[in-house]
Amino acid sequence: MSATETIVRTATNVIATELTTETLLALAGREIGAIHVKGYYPVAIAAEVAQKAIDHPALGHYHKQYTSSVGRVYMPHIDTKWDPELTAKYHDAALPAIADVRSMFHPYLAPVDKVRLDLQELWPAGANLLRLRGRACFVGAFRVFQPSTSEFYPHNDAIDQETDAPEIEGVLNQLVANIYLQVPERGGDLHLWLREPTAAETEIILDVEGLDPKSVEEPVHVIHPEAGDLIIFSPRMLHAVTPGQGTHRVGAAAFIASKGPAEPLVFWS
Ligand SMILES: O=C(O)CCC(=O)C(=O)O
Ligand SMILES: [Fe+2]
Repeated sequence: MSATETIVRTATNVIATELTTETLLALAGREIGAIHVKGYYPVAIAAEVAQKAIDHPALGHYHKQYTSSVGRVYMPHIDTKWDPELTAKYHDAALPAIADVRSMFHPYLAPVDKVRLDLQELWPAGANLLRLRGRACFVGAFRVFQPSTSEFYPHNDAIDQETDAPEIEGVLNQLVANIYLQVPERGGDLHLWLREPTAAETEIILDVEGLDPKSVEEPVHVIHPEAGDLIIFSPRMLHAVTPGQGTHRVGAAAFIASKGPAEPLVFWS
């Protein structure tokens, strides 16, 4: 086993139920495993916009082997693939895409906008939209899981694997906020392992975007989100989404980077 394989950072298995300065600091510092706020967003608005996301003309797919059946509305940063043209395309589309997502919730506040404002107010140094090489990022992607066929295999997400822009220097932790708009009654569970992947697992994840679930131990947490819930966790640690039955599973997601309490959090998708 290499040295890196023995240093696998973990979090405690506590799940906080309120979004406060204290729970955010504890989550960013890996003192707790997640923040799960039930009823964060009104379900009636969520249901209406979930259908708009399913029918959206910009609904596309991830490009890796195991995630290709999961739809997403607007290009996420992971699809820039270190390619200057794709990176330019991503940034060109960022602000119009944010505006379109916001308009889908009109006249209500979009859930990712609500998270952005809450974290701006709660985090000691505030929170901003991420800019990379000075260019604004998109935030607020919808993830659309088809009934039965879509799932995320165990994986992690880390912005430093997607860009070497100077703005990400000093990032200590990455979080992800998911607000669930529609969830099937059965399945569509979020699995959390509360540990980072080993070096060998990371190699597989970078290659095919997920591990064979049979190759990993049982998760520490199996969470069945309800529509309207907010869950924030560190996607640098292994996590997965199981297939759902009957209806689409639709969430709005924002990645969040932390450089510690003295620096603003930053958002992107
Ligand atoms: O949809 C979810 O519950 C989590 C999806 C995921 O992999 C992420 O937010 O990084
Ligand atoms: Fe993820």
